[in-house]
Amino acid sequence: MNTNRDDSLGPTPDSPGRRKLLRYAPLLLLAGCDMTPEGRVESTLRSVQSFNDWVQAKVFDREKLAAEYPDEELTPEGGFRVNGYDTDRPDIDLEHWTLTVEGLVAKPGTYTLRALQAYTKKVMNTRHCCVEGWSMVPKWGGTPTREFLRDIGADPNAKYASVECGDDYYTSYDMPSLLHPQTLLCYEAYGKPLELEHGAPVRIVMPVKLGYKSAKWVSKIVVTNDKPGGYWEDQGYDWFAGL
Ligand SMILES: Nc1nc2c(c(=O)[nH]1)N[C@H]1C(S)=C(S)[C@@H](COP(=O)(O)O)O[C@H]1N2
Ligand SMILES: [Mo]
Repeated sequence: MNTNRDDSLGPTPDSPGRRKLLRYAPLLLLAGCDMTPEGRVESTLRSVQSFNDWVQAKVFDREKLAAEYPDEELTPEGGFRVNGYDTDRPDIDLEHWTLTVEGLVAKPGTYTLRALQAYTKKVMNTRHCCVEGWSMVPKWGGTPTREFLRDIGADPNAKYASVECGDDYYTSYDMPSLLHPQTLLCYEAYGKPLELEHGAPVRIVMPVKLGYKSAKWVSKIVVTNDKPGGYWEDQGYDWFAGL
């Protein structure tokens, strides 16, 4: 992969997943068609979208890593962009914050930041690609989500998990992506505790997906077999959102 791409570029245009998807391009393109009557457009779009999710889940390679960059290619801290649908500074009680875990897990409950930090920290320089067409390479640090989920006995056969956030944002994931080795419960950036604007105290970082899947201010994770939605996904944005 070319690691010298311009920061204004979005997802890598030639990733193998994307190439495989091209086979299905005529169907996926339906999503861009202007068809009538409206009811049919809606239901057609919905079925094209779930077909699209199904294809992306099929081609997703659980062990294939997103590019990690040398420190020289990090986005300077001053360029660590903030983006959110509503507020950049939600009212989070950092002192008493806990992560609630519910659903298909052996040990549901609330977990403190200290409990999440008990795992071996993974630090990685990976690209965050916003669907709006910009990207950046911050230095992230946190607990691999899969270590935590394994430890609390999340059902390894569960299909999905949803997350809720301190700003009322929500999103959801296919389990294989959440268990991907580079998916983090991130509590650090550039070697320091995550700033409030970037999701303090804990956010998801998921370099294998578009930026709107990297949920900030995570407050709850629910493991489930019923496909959940998301703030952007419910408005028609790609649910799988793989890169
Ligand atoms: N809770 C929450 N998480 C969120 C969002 C949001 O609005 N609320 N926006 C998403 C989008 S679209 C992007 S690009 C990234 C931005 O993360 P950053 O502010 O650290 O750059 O957060 C994602 N996670
Ligand atoms: Mo984004």
